[in-house]
Amino acid sequence: MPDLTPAPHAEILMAQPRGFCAGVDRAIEIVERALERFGAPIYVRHEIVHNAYVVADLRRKGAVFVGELDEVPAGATVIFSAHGVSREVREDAARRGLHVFDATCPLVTKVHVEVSKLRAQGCEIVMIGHRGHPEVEGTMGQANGGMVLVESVADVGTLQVADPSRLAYVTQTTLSVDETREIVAALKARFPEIREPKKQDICYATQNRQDAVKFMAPQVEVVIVVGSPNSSNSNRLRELAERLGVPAYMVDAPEQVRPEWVAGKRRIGLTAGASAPEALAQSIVERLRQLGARQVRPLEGIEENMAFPLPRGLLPASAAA
Ligand code: 0O3
Ligand code: SF4
Repeated sequence: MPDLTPAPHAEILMAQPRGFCAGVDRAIEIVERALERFGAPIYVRHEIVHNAYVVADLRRKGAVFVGELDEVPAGATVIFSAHGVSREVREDAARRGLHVFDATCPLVTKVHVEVSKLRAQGCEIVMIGHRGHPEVEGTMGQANGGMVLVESVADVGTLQVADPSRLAYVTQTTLSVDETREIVAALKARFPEIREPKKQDICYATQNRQDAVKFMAPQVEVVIVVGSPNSSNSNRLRELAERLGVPAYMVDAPEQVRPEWVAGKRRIGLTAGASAPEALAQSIVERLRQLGARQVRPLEGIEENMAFPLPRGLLPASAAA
C-alpha cells in the first residue's frame, strides 16, 4: 500500500490575493439584503456567482435560482447575476413588470458601456471570450449585431470583418492574461488599425490572482485551486499553474482533495477563484491538515481594497437619502 500522506512537516502556502473580489462581495450582499428587506422568495437569474457553496447557502436563505425570466412570477423581485445580462433580458424584465436589482459587476458594466459607445460610432467589435459563458452573452447582447466572438489565436486567422478601419475589440473580464495578450497581438498583426480599450477589460482581481499564482507556483510542488467547475476565472488559475509546470487541481469541497495529489509533497500551494469563499478555502486547509500537512504560510502579495457601492434601493435608509 503506497504512503499517501504529505512529507513530514509539509507546508501549505496560501496565495495572496485569493478568493472573493469586490464584484462578488457586492453581488452576494445584494441577494442577502434583498432577502432581508423583501423576504423570501427572491429570484436570481443564473447563479449569482459561479460557486456551488455560495449558491447552496443563498438557496437555504430563500433565494430561488432560475435559468430564464419566464420562470419568475409576474411582479416578483429578481436579481441579475454578477456576470451581467443582455439588453433583451433587461427589456424582458421591464415588460413583465419585474422588480429588478442588478448585481452585474460594475467592471462588467464598464465593458457594456464601451460596446454601446463603439457601436454608436459605427465600429464592428471583436469580443475575446469563451462561447456560451453568461458574461459573453451579456456583453455581446449590448449590441444589435456587429459583434463577433474570438476564442483563440486560430480564430483570429479566419476572422472576416466588414471594414478593418472601423474595428475595435473588448474582452471578457476573467480571461487568461497571457493568452489574451497573444490573441490581441494576432488581432493587431492582422488589423493594425483595431481600437483597443484604454485600460484592459481583464479586471484587477483576475490580474492579481493570476500574478499571485505566478509568484506561488515556483515555490510549491502542487497547486490546489478552490473553485467550482463552471467558474471561468478559477479554471484560468488552475491552467496557469499547470502551464508553469506544477500539477494543479480544482476543488469546491474538502472531500474532493485526493490523498495521492499531496502524497510526499513538502509544499502545497492553495489559491481560490474570485467566487470562492474564504470559509471554503479554510475547509480545504483543514482537509490538508487531516492528510498530514503541518504548517500554513500566507505568501506576500497585493492587498486589495476595492469596494463597489450597492444599488440605491438596497442601501440602509440613512445612506439612501
Ligand atoms: O466569470 P466567471 O465564470 O469567472 O465567474 P465567477 O466564478 O462567478 O466569478 C466572478 C466573476 C464574474 C462575475 C464576472 O467577472
Ligand atoms: Fe468584477 Fe472582476 Fe470580480 Fe468579475 S472578477 S466580478 S469583473 S471584480
